[in-house]
Amino acid sequence: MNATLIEQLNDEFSLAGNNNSLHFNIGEGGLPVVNVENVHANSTISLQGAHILSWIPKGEEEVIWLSEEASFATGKSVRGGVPICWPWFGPYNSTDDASSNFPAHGFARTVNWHVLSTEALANGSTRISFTTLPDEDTKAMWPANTTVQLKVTVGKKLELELITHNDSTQPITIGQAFHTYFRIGDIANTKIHGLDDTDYLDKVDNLKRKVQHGPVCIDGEVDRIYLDTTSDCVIEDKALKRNIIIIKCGSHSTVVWNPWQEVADKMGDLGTDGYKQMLCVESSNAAEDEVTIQPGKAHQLWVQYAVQRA
Ligand code: TA6
Repeated sequence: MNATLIEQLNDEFSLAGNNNSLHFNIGEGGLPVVNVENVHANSTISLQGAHILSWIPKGEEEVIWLSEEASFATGKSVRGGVPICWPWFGPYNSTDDASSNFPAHGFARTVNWHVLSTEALANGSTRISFTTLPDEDTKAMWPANTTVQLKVTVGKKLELELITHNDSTQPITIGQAFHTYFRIGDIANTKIHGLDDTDYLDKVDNLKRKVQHGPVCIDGEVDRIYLDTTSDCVIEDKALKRNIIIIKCGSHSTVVWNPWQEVADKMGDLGTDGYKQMLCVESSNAAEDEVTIQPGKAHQLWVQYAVQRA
């Protein structure tokens, strides 16, 4: 069945320029993926979850971490890449029984997304737009009438824009994140700049509110929601001798996560020593920074990632 879908997608949306090509293929676990290659970068995106699995700017090493133990199966989130958390972040916030099995981080990362358009841009980058349509299962979890769209621009920089349109007559409140797993050389030799002097909720200490002093250094389990943070972040990766610059708009929180060894071992899909090579810096709207969208209005969560040689 996927083979027919791939053929249809290629007929309608493939790009076959010499310097800008985009093709649909069957990826691991039989899941459809889109492969992009242009003068600036290569990228692979799974249609399940509109989940970016790889982004390699030309002349660079892979920027996105994907676990060697990641499993690829229908309806299952992939460990690594850029999972999209939507329309809530973390556990579903309710105590009633009916919602007790709603998935953590919402359902956007495990449902199929549809391609709306593909475009070779004049600057050599490639843009793909996706949407996901409600079905009976997702409507049971999220009855609000919303349209959600993701625009991915693959170039020397990687740009992601998640647009939520409130088509209903009531205000809606969403939580969301680009739960990006960045590939780093060595967690012990990595710092995150841009969060100095901000408050965070420490998930590994009963959600206590604390203040960040200086850059974030990681030497144990870290799971934090930095609140009211709109500034750029820089991941300084001494081992790979590069910085990853994160610029964002429409995001008021930044989640920083590394499970460290003990939790990683229990999770079972992070791979041997995987925690040493990954770091999640998530441009988000989480906890008290959730976003309320008025009827007829839309919200844009936008990020841009760039690599700078140190
Ligand atoms: O973003 C950090 C976090 O919410 C952590 O609490 C951790 O559990 C992680 O996401 C992974 O969540 P997942 O549902 O993908 O296992």
